[in-house]
Amino acid sequence: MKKEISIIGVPMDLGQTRRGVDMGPSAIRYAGLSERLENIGYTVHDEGDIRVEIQERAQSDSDTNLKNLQDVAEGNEKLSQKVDEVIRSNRFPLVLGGDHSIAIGTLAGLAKHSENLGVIWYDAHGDLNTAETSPSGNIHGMSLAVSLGLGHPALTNIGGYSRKVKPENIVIIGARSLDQGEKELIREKGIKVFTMHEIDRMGMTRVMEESIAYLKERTDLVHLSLDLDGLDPDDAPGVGTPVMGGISYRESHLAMEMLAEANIITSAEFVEINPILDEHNKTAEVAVALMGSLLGEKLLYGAENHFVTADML
Ligand code: HAR
Ligand code: MN
Ligand code: MN
Ligand code: MN
Repeated sequence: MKKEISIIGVPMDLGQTRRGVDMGPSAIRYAGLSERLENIGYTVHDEGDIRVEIQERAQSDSDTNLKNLQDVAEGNEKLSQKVDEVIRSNRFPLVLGGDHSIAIGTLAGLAKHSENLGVIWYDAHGDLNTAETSPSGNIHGMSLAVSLGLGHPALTNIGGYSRKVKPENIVIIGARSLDQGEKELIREKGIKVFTMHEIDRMGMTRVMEESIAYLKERTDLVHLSLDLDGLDPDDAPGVGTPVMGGISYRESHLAMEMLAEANIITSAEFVEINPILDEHNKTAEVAVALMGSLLGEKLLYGAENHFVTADML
């Protein structure tokens, strides 16, 4: 794991329609992210926030059903450049959302550096819609399809090139709300998916062992795109599109710890945290705790001690 981390905030709420997810980056910072990472030995560079248009000024085109297309595209273009820069400076990019449309920009920045970019999509949803299949026109439900090169050219061409990730290099974990068109795309492209059913049947340990082995064998970089709605709404209530029956807080820690042990993750983003819908700042706190595990807290302090910080030792 790289020793230097760049935090990139993306106050994007234009990929969906609920207010508040633009406050995600500050909620996460407020939950103590930098200190937590410094305590486990990283040098943390907070790059600030990418400039994104505000809801009040954003405009939708009449010739597409994609909401706020131009402004979502612009924000993601800037994000892709920043992520590219961070990789060039040999730092680990940690991107804070914002809604999940920002994965378009993150993956566009990363894929320039990888022939076989691996992606773990930890989410209740597939985000595999296109304009034709989307029930909502919300771009946050399309970002994985866009990264496969499917969708509006204003989105698929971000970064100056199309397909960022190959279908066989993706693992979806936690899915339990897939639209018909998304199911068909998963089948057609052969995308590997561990739905809640597989997590229940196999247990998170085996799901992660198989995911890690699968990605290790075929990818060079591996990006974790973690949508907090992948977790159960009891554990992560501050999200715009909660779906019952999700991954628990404990299972999520286990998943992060196994990724840390396997040492395969080369970038990450945590998205869809909406402090307006939250119970105090719980969801951002959960996100920061998971980032700690992902980045090796357990390896440093031992299995039972996620909540021990250096100043307590
Ligand atoms: N599938 C639905 C749509 O396309 C809902 C998308 C859900 N929202 C997310 N994405 N948070 O993971 O509109
Ligand atoms: Mn999502
Ligand atoms: Mn989701
Ligand atoms: Mn906590």
